[in-house]
Amino acid sequence: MEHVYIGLGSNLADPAEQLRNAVQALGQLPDSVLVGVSAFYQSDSLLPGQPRYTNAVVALDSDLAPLALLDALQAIEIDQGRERHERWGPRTLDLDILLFGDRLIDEPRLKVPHYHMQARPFVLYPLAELAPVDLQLADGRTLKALLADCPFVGLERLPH
Ligand code: PH2
Ligand code: MG
Ligand code: MG
Repeated sequence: MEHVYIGLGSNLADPAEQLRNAVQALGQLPDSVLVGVSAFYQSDSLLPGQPRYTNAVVALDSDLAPLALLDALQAIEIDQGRERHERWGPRTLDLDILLFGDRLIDEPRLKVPHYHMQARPFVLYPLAELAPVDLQLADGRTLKALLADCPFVGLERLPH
């Protein structure tokens, strides 16, 4: 089993409800056990002019291969009405594999650790609720060090 962290995001069609439905679906993935769900956090979109996002992180223990997990996550996104028009466009649901154990994956469809996660507060703060602070990311930096460089600015932690 690998310990996997998945980032969840939504900024359309009742984002908190999208995330709750996604957590339910993630709990039903084959060969996998859902072991943690962070609080939900709201923040402005990185791209101006889009609705605010709600984000969270889920921890999963899984026997699925990385690309099989990616297929399953994309099926959940589509099931919840995801339409891909433009890169970084608004979306009902975005499920990103952040970390897959300590594996480095560099495939056309999947890069892990997830691009840019190391500087995004809406990824790092929910991740820190579930992961040990001495967790090391690919470049050897710890989660604790990344948090120190990533102020808790513009994030609103929502009650469960
Ligand atoms: N995702 C994006 C672009 N901007 N902003 C926030 N706050 N949260 C996101 O998940 C997000 C974003 C595209 O991946
Ligand atoms: Mg994303
Ligand atoms: Mg994505």
